[in-house]
Amino acid sequence: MTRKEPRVEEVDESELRVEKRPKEWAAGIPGVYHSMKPALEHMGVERTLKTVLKMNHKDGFDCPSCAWPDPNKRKTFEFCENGAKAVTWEATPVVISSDFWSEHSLSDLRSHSDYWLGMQGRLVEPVYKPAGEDHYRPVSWDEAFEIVGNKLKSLDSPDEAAFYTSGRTSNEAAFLYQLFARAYGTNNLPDCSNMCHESSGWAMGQTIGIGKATVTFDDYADADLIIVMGQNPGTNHPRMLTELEACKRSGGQIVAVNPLPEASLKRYKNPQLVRGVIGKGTEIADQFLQIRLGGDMALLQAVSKRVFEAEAKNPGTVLDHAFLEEHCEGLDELRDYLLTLDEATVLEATGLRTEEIDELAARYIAADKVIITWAMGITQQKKGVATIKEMINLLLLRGNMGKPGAGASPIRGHSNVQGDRTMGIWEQMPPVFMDALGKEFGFEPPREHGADAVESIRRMRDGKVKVLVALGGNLVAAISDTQVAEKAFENTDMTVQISIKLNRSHLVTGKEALILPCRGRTEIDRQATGVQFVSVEDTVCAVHPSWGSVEPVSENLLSEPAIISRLARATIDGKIDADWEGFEKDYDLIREHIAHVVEGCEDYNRKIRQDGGFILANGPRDSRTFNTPTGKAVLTVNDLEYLERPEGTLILQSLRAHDQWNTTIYGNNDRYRGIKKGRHVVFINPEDIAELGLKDGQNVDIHGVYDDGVQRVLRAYRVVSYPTARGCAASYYPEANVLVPLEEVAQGSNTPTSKQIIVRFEPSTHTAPSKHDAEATAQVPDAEPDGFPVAGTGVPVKEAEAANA
Ligand SMILES: Nc1nc2c(c(=O)[nH]1)N[C@H]1C(S)=C(S)[C@@H](COP(=O)(O)OP(=O)(O)OC[C@H]3O[C@@H](n4cnc5c(=O)[nH]c(N)nc54)[C@H](O)[C@@H]3O)O[C@H]1N2
Ligand SMILES: Nc1nc2c(c(=O)[nH]1)N[C@H]1C(S)=C(S)[C@@H](COP(=O)(O)OP(=O)(O)OC[C@H]3O[C@@H](n4cnc5c(=O)[nH]c(N)nc54)[C@H](O)[C@@H]3O)O[C@H]1N2
Ligand SMILES: [Mo]
Repeated sequence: MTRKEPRVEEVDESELRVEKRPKEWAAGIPGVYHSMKPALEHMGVERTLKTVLKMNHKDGFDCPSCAWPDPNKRKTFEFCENGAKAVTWEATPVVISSDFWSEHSLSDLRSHSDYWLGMQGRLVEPVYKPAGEDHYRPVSWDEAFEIVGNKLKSLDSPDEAAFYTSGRTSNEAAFLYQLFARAYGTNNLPDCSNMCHESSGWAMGQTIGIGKATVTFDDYADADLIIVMGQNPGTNHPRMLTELEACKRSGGQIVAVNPLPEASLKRYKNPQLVRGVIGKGTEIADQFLQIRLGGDMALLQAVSKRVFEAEAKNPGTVLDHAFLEEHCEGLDELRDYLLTLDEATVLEATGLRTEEIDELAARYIAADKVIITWAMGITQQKKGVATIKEMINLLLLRGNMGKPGAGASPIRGHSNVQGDRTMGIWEQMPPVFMDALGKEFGFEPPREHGADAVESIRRMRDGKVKVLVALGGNLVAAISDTQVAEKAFENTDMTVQISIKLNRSHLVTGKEALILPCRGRTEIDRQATGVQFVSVEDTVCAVHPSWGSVEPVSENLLSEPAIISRLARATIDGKIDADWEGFEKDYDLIREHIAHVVEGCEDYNRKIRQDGGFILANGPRDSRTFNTPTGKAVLTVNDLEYLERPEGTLILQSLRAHDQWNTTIYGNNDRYRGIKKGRHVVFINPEDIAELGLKDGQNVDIHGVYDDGVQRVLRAYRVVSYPTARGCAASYYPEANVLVPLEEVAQGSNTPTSKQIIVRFEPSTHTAPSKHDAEATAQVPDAEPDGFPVAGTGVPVKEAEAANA
C-alpha cells in the first residue's frame, strides 16, 4: 500500500463564517454529493466502492456510524452522508509513520485540534511512552503486552484498574473484554453508554423491565404518530429520515419536540427517490414544539393529564382499560398526581402555549399507534430518567406498547453500544449473568458493582484507579469537566488505549502510556482459521454479522479480539478455563461461549448466519410481558422539577455539529445550521442577545455558573443569533465539556448533564484562536488548593409548587 502524506491545515477560527440559518430542509442531492466527495479524495475510486457499496449489506460491514437499523430490502447505496464520512475516516490509506513519534512530543501534539489529530492517519504500530518522557516510541506487540500485563499484575487490588469501552466494539470483542476484566477481578467496566443512553436503561428497566426499544424496524412506517424528542436525526441518524418519510407517506404524523428548529425535522429530500431529488421533498414535522431545555418532563405530564381529562369526559373511550387492567399497575396514583398538575408551572417549564400542548394531546388521543423516540436531548438532562418514565406513562395509558406501529424507541448512538451491553459491558451486570459467566469459565466473578464513567474519573483523580485500559473511544474528551478529567488521567500510573486513530486520550496520559492500534470494522479480518466476521446489535435489537471489505491499512494491525486475548494471556494466563489462543484464531469459539452465557443468544453461531441475522426477544414488544417484580408495567409518579436559571444567565446545551462524530471532527462546518470553517460559536435567541446586552457576531467568554469555587470558561466564542427557544443557548460538544462540573449528573443514571449547563457571558478580550487551546481556555484559579473542584451544590432545581404536595 502506498503511503500518502496527510495534508491538513490547522483550524483557523478567525475564518469562521455564518450563513443564512437554519436551513429549511435536509439531505437531497447535496447530501449524496457531500458524502462521496471526501471518500473519493482520500481513498480513490476502488477503495471507495469496496467500502461504500458494501456498507450495511448482508455480506458487508455494519456502518460504524450510528445504531440505526437496516431495512430488510437493502438498496445499492444503503448509507448516508455521515456514514460515508465515518467510513472514509476509518478506511483512509493514510497512516502515521514511525518517525512521527520522534518528530512530535506529546506537548506539541496537545496543541493541535481534534480535527488535525484525526487527520494524521491510521495508527499502525504499538507505541509506548515511558514514565518521565514526553514522546511515544514504537515497540513490538510482545513488548507492549508484557508492559501492560506486568503493570496489571503489580496492582494491590484488581479494583485499581478500570476497563473502558466505547460502542463501536463488536459483540465478540466486548464479550472477551468483560470476561478478561472479571477474570482479572473487577467490575470496573465504565462505558460510553454511561454518558449516553444510561438514563433510558434505568427508566425503562424500572418501568417495563427491559432497557431497550420495544419497536421493530417496520413499526416506524406503520405508526400513526411518531413523537421525536430531543434528537437531531438529520445529522446523527440520517437514515431514520427515510422511515419518518415512510410514516408520513402512509398517512402518519410526526411531532418534533426540540428547542432548535432542526432542518431535518422540517423537510426531507430523500436522495434515493426522484421526488427527493427534483421535488420539494417531504414535509416532516406536522407540529413543532419549541420547548425550553429540560421542559420535556412538564410537557409529558401535561399531555398525560389531558388524556385523563378526556377519559373523564367520555369514560371508557380514551384509556386502554383492557391493557391497563391486565398489564399495568399504578394507574390511580398517576391520575391523582396528574390531576393536580399546575398549568402555570407547565407553561413556565416548557415555554410553550396551552394551545400547543392541547394540540399535541389531541393528536396523541386521536392516534391508535404511537411511537416516542428520543436521544441525548432527553437522557442528558438532570431529570432525564424521570422524563423517560413519563414517556412510558404516556405510552402505557393508551396501550402503545407490544402492538404493531407503537412503542418506546430510544435511538442509540454508537453502532454497537447496545450489543456491548448485551455482552456484559456494564459495571453492574445482574446475578444471572454473573452466575452463567462463572459457570462457563470455572471461576467466581466479582459481585460488587464497579465504577461507571463519572465514578472512574473520580477514582482516577483520587488515586484509587491507577490503570485505565480503554477499548476504543476518547474518554478524556467525552466526559464532563475537562480540567478534572485531564488531571485524573495524569494522576494514573498507566493509560492504555486500543484505537484506530489519534485522539486527545492518547495525549493526556498516565505516567506511562501505550497505544495499541487495531483493525477497523471496514477491514478484512484474516486469522489462522480463515477470514472472520464479527456481530453487532442495532437500536431495535436486531443482531447481524459484519464482514470487513477492504485490505487492512497495515499488516501489523491486530483485531480487537486478538488484542484482548493477548492482553489476557499476558495478565491472567491459566487463571480461568478459557482458550484465549483459540479465541483469536476462530471467533466461532467466542460465539459458542456467548451462546451459553448471554440470554437470548442460544445457538448463536447458527442464528447469526441466518439471512439478515436474528432479532433478540423482547418481552414488552413480543408478548406484553414485563420483567418487573410484579410482572406488570409500572406507571410511575415523578415529582415535577425543572431547571431554573438565575437572572443574567442562560441554559446551554452541548450538541453535535454536522461534520463530527462525537469527539472526532471530520471538518469544521455545520451545514444545516449555517456555520462554516469554525466551531467556536454559541447559538442564542435574538431576544436573549438583546436582553443580555450582547450583539450578534460579537466574541464572548462563556462562564459556567456553579458555586464550587472553580472557574470554568470557554474563551472567544462567536455569538450567533439563532431561533432557539428563549432562555436557551447551544454550543458544540466536546469543547463545551470544559463547562460541565463532574458532579452535575442526571438523577438515577449518573450521566453528565451535557444538555443543561448554566452559563453567563462576558465580552471577550481574547481573539479567536487559530489553534485548539483547551489548556488556555480551561483555567483553574490558584485559590483552588489542588486544582480539583469540590462537589458542587448543583444547579438550582425548582420544585413545582402546587404539584401533588
Ligand atoms: N454524524 C453523527 N452521527 C452520530 C453521532 C455524531 O456525533 N455524529 N453521535 C452518535 C451518538 S454516540 C449519539 S448518542 C447520537 C446522538 O444523537 P442526538 O441526540 O441527536 O445528538 P445531539 O447533537 O446531542 O442532539 C441533541 C438534540 O436534542 C435537542 N435537545 C437538547 N436539549 C433538549 C431538551 O432539553 N429537550 C428536548 N426536547 N430537546 C433537546 C438538541 O436541540 C438536538 O437537536 O448520535 C449518534 N450518531
Ligand atoms: N458535552 C457532551 N459530552 C458528551 C456528549 C454530549 O452530547 N455532550 N455525548 C456523550 C455520548 S452520547 C457519548 S456516546 C460519548 C462518546 O464517547 P466515546 O465513545 O469515548 O468517544 P468517541 O468520540 O466516539 O471515540 C472516538 C475514538 O474511538 C476510536 N475508534 C473509532 N473506531 C474504533 C474501532 O473500531 N475500534 C477501536 N478500538 N477504536 C475505535 C478512535 O480512536 C476515535 O478517536 O461522549 C459523551 N459526551
Ligand atoms: Mo452516544
